[in-house]
Amino acid sequence: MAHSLAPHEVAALVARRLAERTGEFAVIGLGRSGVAASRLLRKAGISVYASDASATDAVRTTAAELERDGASVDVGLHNLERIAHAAVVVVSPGVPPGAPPLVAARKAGLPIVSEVEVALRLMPQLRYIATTGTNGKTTTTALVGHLLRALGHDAADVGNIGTPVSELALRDAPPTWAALEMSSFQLHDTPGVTPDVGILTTLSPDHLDRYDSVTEYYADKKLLFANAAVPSRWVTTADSTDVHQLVRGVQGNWYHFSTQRSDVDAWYDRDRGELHVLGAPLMARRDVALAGDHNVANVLAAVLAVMVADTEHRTPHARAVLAKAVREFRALAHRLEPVGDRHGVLWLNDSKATNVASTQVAIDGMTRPTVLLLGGRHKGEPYTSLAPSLRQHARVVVAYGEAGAQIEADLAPALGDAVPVVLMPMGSTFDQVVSRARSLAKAGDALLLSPACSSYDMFRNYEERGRAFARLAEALT
Ligand code: UMA
Repeated sequence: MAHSLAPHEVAALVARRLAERTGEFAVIGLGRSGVAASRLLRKAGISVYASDASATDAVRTTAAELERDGASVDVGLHNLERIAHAAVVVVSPGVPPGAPPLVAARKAGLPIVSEVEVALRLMPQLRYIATTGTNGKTTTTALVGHLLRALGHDAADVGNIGTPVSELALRDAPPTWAALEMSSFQLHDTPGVTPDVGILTTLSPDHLDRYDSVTEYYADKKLLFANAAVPSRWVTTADSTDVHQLVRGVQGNWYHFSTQRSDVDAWYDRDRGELHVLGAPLMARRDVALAGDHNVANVLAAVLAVMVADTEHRTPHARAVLAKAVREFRALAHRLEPVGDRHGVLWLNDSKATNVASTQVAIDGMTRPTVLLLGGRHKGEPYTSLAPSLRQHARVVVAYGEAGAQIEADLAPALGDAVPVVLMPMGSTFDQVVSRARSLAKAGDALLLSPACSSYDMFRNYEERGRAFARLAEALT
């Protein structure tokens, strides 16, 4: 039975079934991952049964395209009987483990893997730096890709950051390197992950709407190290006890970064305002165009990982190229992104902050009195830990969406009169929420969308929420 196998045994079994092209691969979910995996499997000459529980126009259009590629597709249902007879099940990260097709697959003892696993097996030459962690992983991944390209490599940014790895494998000439962002959901089903360098940025509670406990969530993060061996190279923060505990005893060469200590491989000399990597100064802090210590940590992690990935990345010339590339790197959309500055109010879009820890980082980085938009779909974490930072930096909190009442219940007693919590009535539109926040902001304030919740009560994803906020910033200013 596949589920009782060790990760490397599941990876080997799937590799064999891919090579032999026997049996049908069942692809569950037809979002970006499922579509790319289906197309890749068809290109490799493998039989595909793809299905999606929803029947939107987008899914129907996709289904028709896949059928033209020779896949068998169901829309609006999963044929559990057929799935139970598959050779391998390929699951999209957004499909929860308790979903009926996965229950059926586990019952039948089938190997269940992500599209990342399929793509990595079909691109054995690909060199990749894989990044995971609760926060910082997207910016670090984007930095890693940017640095690899600056060094002259053909490199792509893939994984949770947006482009499925399978899309690389579909190219006529796949790149030689990838900066791969891995979510905990993807790690759960990628048993063969063996990066050139693996980065773990931070750990804090998240996704408690999907995991029964923080321990279970951290266990998935730990799967980045599932195939650790003596020559493996790992880059982790030295500033987190949770990270330290999670990786204790894992084999490989360890490299650490820190914004608090100097006895590590990459560190921030706060007094001199310098970033140091592998025994020498790299660049001045003022030359990094990203706000907040968390971004200094992301830069240190990315540079360190790229430098240890290959000896050619550690020459004096390479160091100069890397420093120049960091200078040119700009903040990603939806991550403390300035989207408006009118009448003295700075509008900041931090829609990507979908958990409490991420919002905490944003609040701590605020240098202006802040009107904070907090809300969306609750993910299971209490908001109480935000109170001390809010007392320091916030003028008012606007609580909205499905989580609004919970946010008010958690924060209003802790904040008292110092920082009022304004609860928007259920059913308020996002426009009404933002208008109210704007009416509360004064010249000199920041108007910050850093919701600590997922967006799914009002939007399809955090990007759509961020774009709506940016549009309102334009319209209302
Ligand atoms: N579905 C079923 N049956 C079910 C449940 C869902 O068929 O029982 C279907 C849905 O109808 C939907 C599809 O499965 O059509 C789900 O697709 P998906 O949610 O996995 O979305 P993809 O488009 O494949 O995007 C995924 C990642 N999404 C998630 O992890 C939720 C994207 O990360 C990623 O960029 C993309 O693969 C490419 O690798 C997004 C994300 O929100 C950005 N990630 C989370 C985060 O960063 O916090 C983890």
